[in-house]
Amino acid sequence: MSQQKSAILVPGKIHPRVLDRLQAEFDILTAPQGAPLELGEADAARVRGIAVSGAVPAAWMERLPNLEIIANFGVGYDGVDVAAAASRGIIVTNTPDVLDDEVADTTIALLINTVRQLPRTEAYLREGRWANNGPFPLSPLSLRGRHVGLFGLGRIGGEIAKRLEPFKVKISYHTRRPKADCPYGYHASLLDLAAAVDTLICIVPKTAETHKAIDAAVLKALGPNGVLINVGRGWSVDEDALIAALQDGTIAAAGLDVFQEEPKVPQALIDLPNASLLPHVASASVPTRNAMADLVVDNLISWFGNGTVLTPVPETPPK
Ligand code: A2R
Repeated sequence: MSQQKSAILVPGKIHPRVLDRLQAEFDILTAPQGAPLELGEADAARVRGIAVSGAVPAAWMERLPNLEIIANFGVGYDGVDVAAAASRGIIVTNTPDVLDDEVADTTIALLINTVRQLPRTEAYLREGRWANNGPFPLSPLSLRGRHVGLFGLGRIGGEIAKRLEPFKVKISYHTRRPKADCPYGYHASLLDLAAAVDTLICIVPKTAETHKAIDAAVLKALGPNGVLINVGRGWSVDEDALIAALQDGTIAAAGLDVFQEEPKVPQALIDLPNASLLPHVASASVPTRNAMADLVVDNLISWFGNGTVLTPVPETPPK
C-alpha cells in the first residue's frame, strides 16, 4: 500500500469541491449510501479515509480494516457512529466554526420572517394582491419586547446571541452546564427556560438526550405568545406536538429550517400560516459551503501528510 496513493471512500453525494480537491491527492472509491457496503476485499483494504455528508454505520467500519479517519461534512456528525469509530481508534472530524456566522445570520432572518410574516407579505405583493386588495394585514407578532431563550449556547448559539443583542431583546439560555462569564440568564432545565421566555431557539446537537426535547410540555410552557425557531436538528422537536400546538394556539408561530424526516415536510406544517419553513439552508451559501468542503479535505490532507487533524470531534481525540 505504501507505493499506492491512499484510497478515500466517498459514500453517496458530497459537495463537488470535496471531490475535485480529493481527486488531486488520493484515489477515490464510491459507494451508495443507506445500503450495506459493497466493496471487494482488495478495495476495502485500500480505504484509509472516508469523506462523507451523511451516514457511516459501524457495519461499514467493520468492513474497512485499514480505515483511519472519517471526515464529516457539517458540524453535526450524528450520521457517523462515533462510538464505533472511537472503539476502533478511528478519528472523526467535522466542520465547526466556518459555518457559525452563516447559520447565525439565517437564524435571525428566520426569526424575523416568522414574527413579521415577511415571506407571506412578499408572496402577497408578487401575486398582485397589494395593488388589488390593499395593504397586507398588520402582523399580530413583533420582535419588540421579546425574551429569547437559547436552547444551546455553543459556537453557533453564541453567535446567534451576539446578533440578538442589538435587537434589544432579553436573552436567556439553557445548556447542561452554565457558561462561565456569560451575561445571559441561565435556566437549569429546558422546561424552566421555556416558561421564562416567549421565544425559544433550538441549536443543540442531535444526541440521545436531545431527542424530542421540545415536547408538548415545553410548548405549553412557551405559551400562546410563544415562537419556536429550530435551526439545530428536527430530531430535537416532537413534530406532532408542534403541529398540534400551532393548530390550537398553544404557541403563536414557528420558524423551522430542520425537520424530523428531511426532505419530507408534513403537509400539516405546510398548511399552517403561522409556520415559516426553510429547506435546511442555514449554512447553504456558496462561500460557506466551500469553506466547509475545504475543511473536510484539509483534515484528510493533514492527516495523511503529517499525522495531525484540524478539527477532531471530542469523542475521538487523536493520540
Ligand atoms: O450542554 P452543554 O453545556 O455541553 O452545552 C451545549 C448544548 N447542549 C445541550 N444543552 C442542553 N441539553 C443537552 N442535552 C445538550 N447537549 C448539548 O448545545 C452547547 O452549548 C451546544 C452545542 O454547541 P457546540 O458543540 O459548539 O455545537 P455548534 O457548533 O453550536 O452546533 C450545534 C448544532 C450541530 O450539532 C448541528 O446539529 C446543528 O447545530 O447545526
